[in-house]
Amino acid sequence: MLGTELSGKSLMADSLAIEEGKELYRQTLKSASVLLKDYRPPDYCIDQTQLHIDLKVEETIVTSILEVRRIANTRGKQPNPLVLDGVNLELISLKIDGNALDASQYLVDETSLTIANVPELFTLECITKIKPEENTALVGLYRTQGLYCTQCEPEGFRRITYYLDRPDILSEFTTTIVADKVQFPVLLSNGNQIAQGDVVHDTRRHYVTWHDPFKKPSAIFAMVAGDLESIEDTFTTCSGRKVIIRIFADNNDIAKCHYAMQVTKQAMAWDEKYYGREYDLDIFMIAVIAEFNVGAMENKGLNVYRADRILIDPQTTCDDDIQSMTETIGHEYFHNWSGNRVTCRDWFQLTLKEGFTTYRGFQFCHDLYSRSVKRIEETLFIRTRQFAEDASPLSHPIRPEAYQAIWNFYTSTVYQKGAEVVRMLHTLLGQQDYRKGCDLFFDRHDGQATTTDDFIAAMESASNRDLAQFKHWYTQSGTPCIIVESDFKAELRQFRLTVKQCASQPLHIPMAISLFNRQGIMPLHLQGQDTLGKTLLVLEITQGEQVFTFEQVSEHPVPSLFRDFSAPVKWRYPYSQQDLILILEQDVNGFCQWDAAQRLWVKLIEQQIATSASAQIVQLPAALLAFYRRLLIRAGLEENIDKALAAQLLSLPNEAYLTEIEALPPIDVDAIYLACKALKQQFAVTLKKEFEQYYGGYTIIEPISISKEAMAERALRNKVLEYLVETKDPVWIDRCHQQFQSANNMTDSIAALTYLVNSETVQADNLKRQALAAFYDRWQQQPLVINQWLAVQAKCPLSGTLTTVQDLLKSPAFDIKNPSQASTLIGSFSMNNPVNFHHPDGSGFQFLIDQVIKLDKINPQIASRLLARSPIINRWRYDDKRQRLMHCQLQRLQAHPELSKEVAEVAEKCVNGFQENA
Ligand code: HT7
Ligand code: ZN
Repeated sequence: MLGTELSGKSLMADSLAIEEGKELYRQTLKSASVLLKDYRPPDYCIDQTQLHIDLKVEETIVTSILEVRRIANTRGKQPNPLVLDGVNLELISLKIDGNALDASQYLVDETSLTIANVPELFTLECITKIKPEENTALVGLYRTQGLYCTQCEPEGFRRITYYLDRPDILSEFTTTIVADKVQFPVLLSNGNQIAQGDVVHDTRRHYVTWHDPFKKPSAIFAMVAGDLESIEDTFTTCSGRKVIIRIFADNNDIAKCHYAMQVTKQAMAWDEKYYGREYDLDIFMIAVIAEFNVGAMENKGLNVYRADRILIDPQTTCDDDIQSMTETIGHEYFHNWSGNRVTCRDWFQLTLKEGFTTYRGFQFCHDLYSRSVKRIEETLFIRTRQFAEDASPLSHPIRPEAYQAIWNFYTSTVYQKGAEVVRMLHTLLGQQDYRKGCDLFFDRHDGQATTTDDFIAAMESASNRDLAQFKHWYTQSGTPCIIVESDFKAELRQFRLTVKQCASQPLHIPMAISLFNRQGIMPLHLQGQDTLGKTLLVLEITQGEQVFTFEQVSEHPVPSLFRDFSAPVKWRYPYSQQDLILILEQDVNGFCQWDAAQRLWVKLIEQQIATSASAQIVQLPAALLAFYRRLLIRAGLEENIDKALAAQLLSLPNEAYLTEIEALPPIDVDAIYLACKALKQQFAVTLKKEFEQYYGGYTIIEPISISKEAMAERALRNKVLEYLVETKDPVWIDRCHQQFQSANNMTDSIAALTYLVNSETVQADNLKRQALAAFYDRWQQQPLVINQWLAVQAKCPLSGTLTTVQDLLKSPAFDIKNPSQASTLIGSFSMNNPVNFHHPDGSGFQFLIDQVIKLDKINPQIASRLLARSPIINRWRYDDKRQRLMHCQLQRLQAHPELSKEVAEVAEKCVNGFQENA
């Protein structure tokens, strides 16, 4: 059942969900092994780190020379032993100040090396042997496709050598890499290159030495070795220093790195202009690797990217991906200050760098693309992925207090909700004080490992505001729910808004608001405040219940609330259809128009579900259709209209959105799917003429432009084509196939392929087979393109998709060891195919758990991520039968011997979190 209206039932369900979330989180705290409250400063620090990494096929020998200093005040007591982290290392030798230690002087176990008696200041030399070839988890140093590469954040460095592998140990690194010259002509690490040459007595081998003058934690150490091509450019910083930018990639990929080069330069200039941050080393490098667990990693001076997050060519890359890659490129670069120069004290503080940097990445993209559309996309992500996480047993505050496996906390809560929290600070403080606060934070903490409290303290100092209540955002989990009610007193010309927040501890929430009537946006006269001439206000919600009174209001206005998604909350207001249409027609803010349209569509879908038993179709309101007619006509005629926004306005909410925003359990996945489909078809048929007029014929434009206007045009035309195919008119199925055949860019090609694959018409059956085969034939040599082909098939809502996915798993196009392929094929099915994933026979759930078990042996991080992002974490939302089926599968997973701690943590929380309901 869906509940759009303000109903006592939905309110109660929301607050129960929050309370339940908190209870689950409290349980998590009990069983977790690492707790924030146990944080202790280190006893020792490492001032200098010298690494010598000798890469040989049979074995890799790592020699580390560490300048260690005791910092703990022992107060006359015996100092604590030195305990270094180390996993999967073979210790060869250990020396203190040149003297070898014998086995009685230290203790080695599976995760550490303990030396009981160490001086106050000493040099520790440690030689270890590692096996990068056997490392399929892709954590630490590993071998992949002829290259060596590292991933150290958060705890990978301990797989390279024994170390104080914690983020508050900042050290100056000098790294020498030695390898075969022919196989590994390129040897990269952090910082500036200070030496290179041939190995004495072995001229087949060479070495390069890198020195990073900036102290850093081991997490952002990196090295890459291989036969890579490069492109180079320069950037002159605001102080006039010339920085070399070099991007390294495989010979086949290097031509697709030029766009990333351009974006990097834009990001450098942007950070100087908006945050006053200048790049600090002589060189900034990027290495592109096919097999990498995360999209990208911000290692100091040497960012590493997984190929699918950086290689850009409009012939092979879709526009959406180009835009999100641009954001990633900005994000990784911005970490140079927010994350690297100022880093985290411990991993509980992850949002300090990730939330802040994600927000900086958003801002960068707002300046490059359609602002409204970027905000819509950010909101969609929070309303689907983050709300789902926060409603599940995996819910945690943006600054968690406990974890078993830290990898599991690189979440949409820490990143995207964390970014929204920084955005709220920006809104509350205003541009000037926000910037002052950022400057102060960077200046105060440059070269330090710090905390979210330090970040807030800088904002408080800069703005002279007390942010104590705002800090609850860092410690409370769950999505706050805000209920807004209104009453209008015509005789007093007063409009009152009563705002209630359901939270045990009220949060400090900015609510951006405007009022509308049929003439347009209204001037605001807020009682008790001088708001003269304003049409937009940010109201500060700080209490459980608060009333705001607007004066001089001549007719009942329609409030536009939480404009631009001013806070990451769920909010309700009893809008009528007419109210929402009024906002849609009168507002000039594209985001708010979209938000109103989504609310209206949700209402219509809800009505459609309610009438589905009688086989009736809900009629779309004439005013809504008229709005869309005008929009399409304007889009065809006017130059300056935001077509990317038009495409968003034409998009109906998807199942995940409906589930998070409005649905009350039990969610009827099939009913939602059918209702959406029925309305979409009615919409398509009713506006067919306008859609046809807009689409016209498919024209090939050469060269392919990736300007924001060209991308917007493609987005709108493809949205229109989607509706035309939805009419089931054979002419349009054919023309969709024609677009597929003639497209000169991947956006148009994938759009047409998707519509064919998803069409249930008999005519499409044949065409889709041909198209899928033709696509594979053409692109089989390009794994990143084949990834998109896998995703299209895995997302298809028609029956039989699971069998297709199972066949694809066995096909030569798929390699489960490749993190991006595994996530694409399995994740597209479990996350983006609700009807098939939730098939009542449980086959979708069984499939996911089978894959998680299989993957866990190869790459636990990818396995746990697939599980944690699937709807199985929220099984209580579905009917009893599905709940039981999911529970059974989770129990099967939990009972599996030798689960990684990553998967075990997620499985345990999901199984235990619902014990009472199961
Ligand atoms: N800090 C990087 C991401 C990363 C990561 C993510 C999940 C799990 C483990 C991880 N190690 C590194 C990239 C970034 O956020 O910019
Ligand atoms: Zn990041």
